[in-house]
Amino acid sequence: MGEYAGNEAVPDASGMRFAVVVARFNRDITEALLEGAERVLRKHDAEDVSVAWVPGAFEVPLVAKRFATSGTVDAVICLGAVIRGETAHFEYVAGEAAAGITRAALDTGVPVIFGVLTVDDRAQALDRLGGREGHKGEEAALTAIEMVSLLRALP
Ligand code: INI
Repeated sequence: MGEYAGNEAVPDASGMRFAVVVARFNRDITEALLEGAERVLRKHDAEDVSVAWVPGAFEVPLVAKRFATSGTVDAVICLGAVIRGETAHFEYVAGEAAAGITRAALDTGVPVIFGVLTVDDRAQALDRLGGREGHKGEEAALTAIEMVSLLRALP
């Protein structure tokens, strides 16, 4: 028996190492996601942050899995932006990115965080970069910190 929690109330990333995998596609948006994630990781004293750029969201899972199996990071944060209005194969790119990111986490036991925006248009993306819907890059980093903390506490 027991009750387990991460450090949501007081995030502390000291002693934690992170990789951020970020897609170049829709770079203006993904750069803003990355800035938010790095800001939060720095603010909460992350020990180390590696960043890898990939062409698009579809390529994110493979690189995320490489980091997750490397033994050098405690969590991987995946960032991308898939915009429905701009791609006929939205479902494939967004769906495979989500499925691959899930698989990377479950196959490795390392938290792999889904910070890929899947939106109808650019306005919705901007809402998620510090507008009405918060900042998804910052949220992804906070989720990563909480998951590392929780997994350290779990039996
Ligand atoms: N990749 C994205 O990250 N976002 C998109 O909106 C997108 N669109 O519109 O197609 C996109 N496509 C590229 C894809 O991720 C791969 O890089 C490409 O298919 C090569 O595997």
